[in-house]
Amino acid sequence: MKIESVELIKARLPYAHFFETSFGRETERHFLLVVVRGGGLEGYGECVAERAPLYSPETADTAWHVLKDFFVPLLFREGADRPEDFALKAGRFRGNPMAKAGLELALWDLAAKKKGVPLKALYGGTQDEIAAGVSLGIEDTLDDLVKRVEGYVAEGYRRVKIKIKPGWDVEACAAVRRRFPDILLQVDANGAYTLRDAETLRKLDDFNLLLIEQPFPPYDLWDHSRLQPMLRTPLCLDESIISLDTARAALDMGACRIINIKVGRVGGAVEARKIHDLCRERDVPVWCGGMLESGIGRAHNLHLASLPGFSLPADLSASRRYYDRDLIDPEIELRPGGTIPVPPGPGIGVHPVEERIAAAALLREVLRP
Ligand code: OSB
Ligand code: MG
Repeated sequence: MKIESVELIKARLPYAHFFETSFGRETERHFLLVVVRGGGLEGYGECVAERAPLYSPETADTAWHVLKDFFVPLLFREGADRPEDFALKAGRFRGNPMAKAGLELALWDLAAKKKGVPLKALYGGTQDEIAAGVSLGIEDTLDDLVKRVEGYVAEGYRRVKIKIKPGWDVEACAAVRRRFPDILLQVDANGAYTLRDAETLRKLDDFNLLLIEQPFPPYDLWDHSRLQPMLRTPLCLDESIISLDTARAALDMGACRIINIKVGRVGGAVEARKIHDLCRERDVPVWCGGMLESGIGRAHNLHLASLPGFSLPADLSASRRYYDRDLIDPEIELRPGGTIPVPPGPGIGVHPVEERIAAAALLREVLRP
């Protein structure tokens, strides 16, 4: 289908509750929406690059630049309207995976809408509902953290992840475990430690954690491979896995036993599915990570997470866990059993509300061939 225009929207949404990681505390999310239009249909993608280059080198503004000056012109020039063709051709540009993924995802939504099928069907997804986990930030006190865990466990979330950093690790795990000896619990350091902290990290073995996510910075695959044999708890990599090749290297090296797949971090669904397939061949569990997306990005994650290898609960929570008012109607809700259904309609299967997008928008631009 010929793409007639691509709209870029820079947006801001305030969080329902601040989110603090080892990078610091954030009170609102900055991100881009990408809307591709053609043949009377619209495809929506979300680019998860954040305001500042903390989680990854990209920002919402670098993604805007790279989309406007490189990826969108490539799409117009080469007519790479099929998502797979776009992914192949966009591969000549290095890096900038979140920008690339934002546009590729919009093309996937459009392709599925054109066929009148849920995106899941194009991906080969097999699951109708996704086991939902919740990712909780660092709080002012351990009491505040335990209260928040209580609330989400009562709602039915299947797994809890807590953010850790030096000084907020062993005691945070101990506090949550004292109150909830049996829940599925995991931790995420966002790269806040080094191999010199191995003794502290070994103490986390006492809490029967499902996994420890990204203890060391992104480029330290080698040090992760040295830490893993010192622990019983499986390591899981997030920031370090930026492509199929880094996934293979990490597994070959023994740097992790579990992988968190985020479509934005790896540059789109084409690459994400390759990583999924590799892990499935090797019996390595994967789960779908999140970037506190709006309902648009979260709907994309639900379709991806329907692939058969996604066997652990996802960082996919109800809209109200993130935002007082999401960009989609109806919003995403948790089912009583702690799952979220994959939206069954065509494409991503959710309805973006233009007035809410307009209210969140800081900047919009329509690009044409
Ligand atoms: O490391 O998984 C992470 C959010 C922003 C940036 C990085 C991460 C996260 C989360 C949130 O943990 C997960 C979610 O979207 O629910
Ligand atoms: Mg993470």
